[in-house]
Amino acid sequence: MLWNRIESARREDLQTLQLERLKDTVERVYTLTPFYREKFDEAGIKPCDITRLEDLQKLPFTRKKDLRDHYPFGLFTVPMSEVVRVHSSSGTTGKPTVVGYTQADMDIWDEVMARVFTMSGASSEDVVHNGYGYGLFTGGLGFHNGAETVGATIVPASGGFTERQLMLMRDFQATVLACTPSFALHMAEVASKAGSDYLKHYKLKAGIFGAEPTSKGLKEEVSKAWGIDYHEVYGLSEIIGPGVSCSCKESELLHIFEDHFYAEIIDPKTGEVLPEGERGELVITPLTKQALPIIRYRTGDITSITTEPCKCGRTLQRMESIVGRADDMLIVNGVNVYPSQIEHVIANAEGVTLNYQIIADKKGHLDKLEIQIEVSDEVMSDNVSEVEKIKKDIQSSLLNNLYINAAVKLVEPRSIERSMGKAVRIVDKRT
Ligand code: DLL
Repeated sequence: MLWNRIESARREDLQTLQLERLKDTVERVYTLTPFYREKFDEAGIKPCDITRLEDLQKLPFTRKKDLRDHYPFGLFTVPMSEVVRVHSSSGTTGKPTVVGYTQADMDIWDEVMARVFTMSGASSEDVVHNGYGYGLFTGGLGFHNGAETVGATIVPASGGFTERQLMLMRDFQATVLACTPSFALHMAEVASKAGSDYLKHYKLKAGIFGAEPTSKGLKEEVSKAWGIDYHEVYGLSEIIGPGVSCSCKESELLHIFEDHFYAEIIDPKTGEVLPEGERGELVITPLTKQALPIIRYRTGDITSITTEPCKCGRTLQRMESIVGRADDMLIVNGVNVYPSQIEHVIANAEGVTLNYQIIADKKGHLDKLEIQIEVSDEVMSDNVSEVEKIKKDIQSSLLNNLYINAAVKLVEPRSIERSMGKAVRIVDKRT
């Protein structure tokens, strides 16, 4: 089922629409934002030079730092009287990034989130349990409005209070769960304390998960623990919030809502646009944003894109699940490694759970990596030979598959602190 017929439009028609919208956006930022006018002038580009979609490559990138430098509202192109909502990033490293929405922007956000719900098989018949945090984070309210747009019953649970969330999910007979994958797994862990047949109390059929990089293994675990279809949603506040792309029933790749977001993949080092299928940094230009139009936003997220047709009938291009963040990539004694690759190794190991933390430190001039992983309940921590075997297996798998020499420390079940939102997987003590 499609929410909007545009999702299955002919690619030529989609590109014609994209070009028209791109021209408007470029004209808009050039006329209304001194920041972009200066950047374009420096690059010797005028809005009339954009005559084909590829011409976008002539335009400069926008980075998170540019938004921070114009904190809070410096890049908005409408008066505050037209801004009906603001959100922001958590700002753990310096000033937060603030984003704003006009009513037209809100309508687009509702529209793309309605597509996400429809793609995940949700409709007015469903009860959606929304465990994404409400507040400045875009997760809670983004999902909230999307669920209302399709007419579903929304339960605005927000994050935290696991036991109470489980009670509401049972009592209200929720059919769709929306939250971060790590929180979904944590909830399943708590729910399973009621006995191995805990699923009989729940009516969930699908989950819509995102906001953090997730390995295939963790997705499978969440899907199995709740007995549901796993749908992945991707997005970021600078572009709109959740709702940039979502996976359908046919594959794990995520359809990008290209009529609103133009995507490019670049080499993060050179900035050069890479051919279809190659992995690199995702760069997005929103094509219809009013309050905060952005040109070529460097997301920092590593993925690849394909235009191969999908069995679901949507013609929208698809991106693979985010492999990691360009700035999340750990360089351990010269070897590049993404946390999701480590997670993949853990997911395939025996005797451990997917609750882990990666700790990077220095010993003299050398990098030292320790991976703390919770053993599963069945493993007896006093069975030294069993614990040693599990450790050895994981260590050699890390070495053989990822070429990293890491110390593995197995810890007791439930000893690593749980996050109610995005999981903290890396502690880098080197900086
Ligand atoms: O995380 C928006 C969102 C909310 C997406 C709920 C999905 C569900 P920010 O807080 O601005 O917005 O963080 C954006 O989160 O650049 C990615 O690094 C990461 N991220 C978002 N979705 C995914 C995903 C929201 N499906 C940053 N897989 C992005 C991996 C994701 N990482």
